[in-house]
Amino acid sequence: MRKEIVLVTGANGEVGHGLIPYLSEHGKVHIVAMDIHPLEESLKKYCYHFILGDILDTIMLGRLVFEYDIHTIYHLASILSTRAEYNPEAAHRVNVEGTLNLLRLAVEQSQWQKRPVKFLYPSSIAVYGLPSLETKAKAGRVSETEWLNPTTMYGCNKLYCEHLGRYHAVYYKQLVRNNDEPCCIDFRCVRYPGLISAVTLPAGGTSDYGPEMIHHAAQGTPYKCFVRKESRLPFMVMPDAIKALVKLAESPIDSLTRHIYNVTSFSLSAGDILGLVKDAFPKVEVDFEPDRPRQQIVDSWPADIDDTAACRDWNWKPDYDVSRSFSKYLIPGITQRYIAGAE
Ligand code: AKB
Repeated sequence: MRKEIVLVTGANGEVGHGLIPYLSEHGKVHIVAMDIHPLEESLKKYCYHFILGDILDTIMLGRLVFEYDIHTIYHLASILSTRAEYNPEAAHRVNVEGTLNLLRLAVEQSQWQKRPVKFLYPSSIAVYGLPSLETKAKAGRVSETEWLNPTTMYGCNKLYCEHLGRYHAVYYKQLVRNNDEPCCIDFRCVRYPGLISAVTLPAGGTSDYGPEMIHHAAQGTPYKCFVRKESRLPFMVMPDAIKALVKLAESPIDSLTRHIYNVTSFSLSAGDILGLVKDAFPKVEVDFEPDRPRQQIVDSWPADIDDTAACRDWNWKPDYDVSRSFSKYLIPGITQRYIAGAE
C-alpha cells in the first residue's frame, strides 16, 4: 500500500526550514523530504521519510512512483542568483533540468493516481530585468507581466520554469491527449521578493545583503554591504513566505485566475535596513562598498512588485509589515541564534 505524501525538495534550504515544520504542525500530511545533503537534525522529527538524492537522478525519481502516492510537490531545490552566476551551466542543470524531472514525476504520479498532482513552485523577482535605474524608479509596483527580461541565469531559469509549469498544467502533450482528459499537474507559483529568515543563514542570493547585515550586527561584526545605500528591493520575512506558499496550495482552483502570482510585504533600501538594524544594535558597523556586477543585478530588479492578483484571488495578506518583521521576528530571532551559540 503506497503512502499518500507531500514531497519537499531542497528540504535543507531557507524555505524548507520554514515549510517543513509548518506543514507538519498545520496539516495532517506525511512529509517526504529530499535533499542532496543529509537532512538537518532539527527537521527530522517533522518528516515521515527522508530521501538523500539529487533531483537530476531520474532513476531515483522514477522509483518514487512505486513507493508513494505524491499528492503535492513543493519543489524548493534551486541554486540562487549569485551562486548561479559562478557556474551558469550547473545552475541550468539543477534549476531547469531538475525542475523538468520533478514535473515528469508529477505527470507519472498523476497518471497512476488518475488525478492531478499539485505542484508548488517558488519563483523570484529575479525574472524581472529593468534596463536602468530611471526605468526602475518610474516602473513603481511591477506586475506579473511587465519587464520580464532577466539578466541572470537564475532569473532565466525561474522564468522558463514558470512557463514549463504552465505548459504542463495546460498544454502537456496537447496533440495526443483527449480534450476531455484533465491535465496532470495543478501548477501554482509564487514569485518571491528577497526573503529574510531568522532561522537560516543567507545561501547565495543577491538580495542577501539584507539578512547578511542583520546577522553581522547581531554578532557585533563589521559588514561590507555590496550594494549602494539607496538600492531598493521588495522583501518578505520567512513566516510570510511560508504562509503565501501554503495559502496558494490550499486555495480552491476555481478561485485562481493565473498560475504565477507576485507576493510581497515591504520594500526597503539598504540604508533603511541599516537604520532599522541600528535601532536594535546601535554599535553596528556597516560600510557600503558596491560590488559592481552584483549592484547591476539588484538595479535590474524592481523596487516593488504588485501583488494585487494574489490579494484578489486567494486573499493574500502578509502578517509581517516592516515594523513587526524586525521587532517581533528578525531581531529577537537572530539575536537568540547567536546568544544560544547556534552558529
Ligand atoms: C536571490 O537573491 O537570488 C534570491 C531571490 C531574490 O530570488 N534571494
